Amino acid sequence: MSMDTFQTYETAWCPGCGNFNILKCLKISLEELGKSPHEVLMVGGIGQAAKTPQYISSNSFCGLHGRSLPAAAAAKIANEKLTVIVDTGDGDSYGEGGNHFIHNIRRNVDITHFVHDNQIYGLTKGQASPTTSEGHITDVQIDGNMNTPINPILLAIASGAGFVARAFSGDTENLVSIMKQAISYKGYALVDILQPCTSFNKINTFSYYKSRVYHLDENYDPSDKLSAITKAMEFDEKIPLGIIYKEEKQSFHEKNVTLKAGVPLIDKKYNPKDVQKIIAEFV
Ligand SMILES: Cc1ncc(C[n+]2csc(CCOP(=O)(O)OP(=O)(O)O)c2C)c(N)n1
Ligand SMILES: [Mg+2]
Repeated sequence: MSMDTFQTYETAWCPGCGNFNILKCLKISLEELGKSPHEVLMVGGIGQAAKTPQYISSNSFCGLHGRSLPAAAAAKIANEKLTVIVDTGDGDSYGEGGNHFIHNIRRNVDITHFVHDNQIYGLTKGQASPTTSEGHITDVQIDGNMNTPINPILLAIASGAGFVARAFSGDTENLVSIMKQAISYKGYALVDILQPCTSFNKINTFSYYKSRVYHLDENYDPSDKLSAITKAMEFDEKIPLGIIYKEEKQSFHEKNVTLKAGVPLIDKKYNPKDVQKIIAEFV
């Protein structure tokens, strides 16, 4: 398969934005996994990160703000042959989409969730997002952000996610490796990708992340939940990158009586007249 199976397009991102390398790593990952554009559905919500699906030549769906996960889950439930990837921001995933975040973890549909975590609402010019640090001054939070940030890694593990990873947009090799493992994982997989926003986050810059991130030790055991919880809480002077927690779990398709028979919903035969008869009972 050629390195140009997936085309990428001119973007509306600012120079120096971490999104560029995340897009590049996504393209490399899909190509190295041998995927073809028609087999992949990219889903975003609203935001700068959420534009990523529009910049790569696969199927794509742009949902409402915070609503990318339910759209992605529905697409996968209807057509399990698709590789479904949600590629969107921290605000979209954990703020407006916070409720969907928790409940999609519980559902465990086989989708991959890449969160471009720049710890800010970038598209709307720099308001505090759910991952913005306490005290961070913005044009809106003029006395500093008063809210305690959520820890998405810890929240995902606590909610029962089977694949939880943290990556950094400036670490290509590590990010590609994590992306490929997340896409290949059967079930809901979260990758929180730390990413500088050069225009609206002057605190969590490229060098801020670069000086803090380190790779998990090769002896680290991601199946040990208590160690994973401890690692998830490391988010200050040192920030671990890698697969923080991994567990094999039954996916939605493996549990659902209709879907586990292996016939995708889109291939099922149905007679519209039978449906009309049922609807008529309610008229
Ligand atoms: C329901 C709703 N609320 C708010 C907005 C305004 N809005 C659009 S994008 C955005 C922030 C996106 O932030 P994030 O998901 O972190 O993406 P980024 O731009 O930082 O990549 C907001 C608040 C909206 N479009 N719809
Ligand atoms: Mg953001």
